[in-house]
Amino acid sequence: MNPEYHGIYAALVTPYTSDGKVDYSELQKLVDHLIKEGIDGFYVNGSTAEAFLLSDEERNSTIKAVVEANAGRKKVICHVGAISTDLAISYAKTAEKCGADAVSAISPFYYKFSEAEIVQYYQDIMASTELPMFVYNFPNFSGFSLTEEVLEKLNKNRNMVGVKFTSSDMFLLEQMKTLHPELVVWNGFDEMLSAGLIMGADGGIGSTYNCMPKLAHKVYDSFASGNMEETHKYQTKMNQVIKVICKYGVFASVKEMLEMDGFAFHGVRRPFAPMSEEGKKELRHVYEEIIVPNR
Ligand code: MN9
Repeated sequence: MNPEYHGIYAALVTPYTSDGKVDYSELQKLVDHLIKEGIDGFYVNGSTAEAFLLSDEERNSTIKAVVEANAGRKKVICHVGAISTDLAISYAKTAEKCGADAVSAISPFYYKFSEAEIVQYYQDIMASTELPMFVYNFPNFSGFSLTEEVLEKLNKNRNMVGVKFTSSDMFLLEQMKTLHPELVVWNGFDEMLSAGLIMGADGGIGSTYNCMPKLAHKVYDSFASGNMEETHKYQTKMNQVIKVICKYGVFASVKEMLEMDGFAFHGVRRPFAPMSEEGKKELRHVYEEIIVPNR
């Protein structure tokens, strides 16, 4: 386990006002709430934040709002990935200026960029700031799967510190950690947190930790203390919730669960669909049956 980066980090959701603007004060309340619930750090402007549905200005203001609310208490990793290198660099510069701890970036997407172009994109972002970089590997969404060869190349850069690994290829996760034990590897699929930890991950970054930080920490802590039975027991409980979350849309569902805790988030941005009445009912059920008793 890495001494600096480990544990359970929430990939923060983006709250909106009733007229669809980003609600920075609800976001700051969420940061505070999660710290009270024992979260170890934050991942800002990731997939979970609907980052690609936010304007440049909103992404920059979100970074500022989170760093400010966190006030140095926990680690803040800012996702700066974009289809354009220049845009990614501009977010990285905002992160550095605001006082974030690290950056992370998905590979450039849509056009099928070559491996050499993708490597150059990361090198350019890393050259633009002093902040450490966590490469975001999410082949399902980006269309590019990080390989041992690409990682080897990027790891020559002194700013390279780790990988956010959102893939179910646990063999690759293990190989990355075994070949580069100095790198931090974050497990990205919350439903496989225990598997990722067993294969060498230092912790997890995920959407569902917004609404069940305590339960996720129970998985992490049971694993850390060597109790595999408990690790599995808590993972299974988490997965009962995640199953429903995935059924009704991850981001809308996570926000719906936080509304049950008293937040006002006003749904997700189009083209994501709003939560259905049926979804609300099923989410309420797992909230009461699993989340509340495991606090
Ligand atoms: O990277 C997250 N992925 C997305 C992490 O946001 C797309 C995960 O936390 C998943 O949302 C979660 C549900 O599949 O594991």
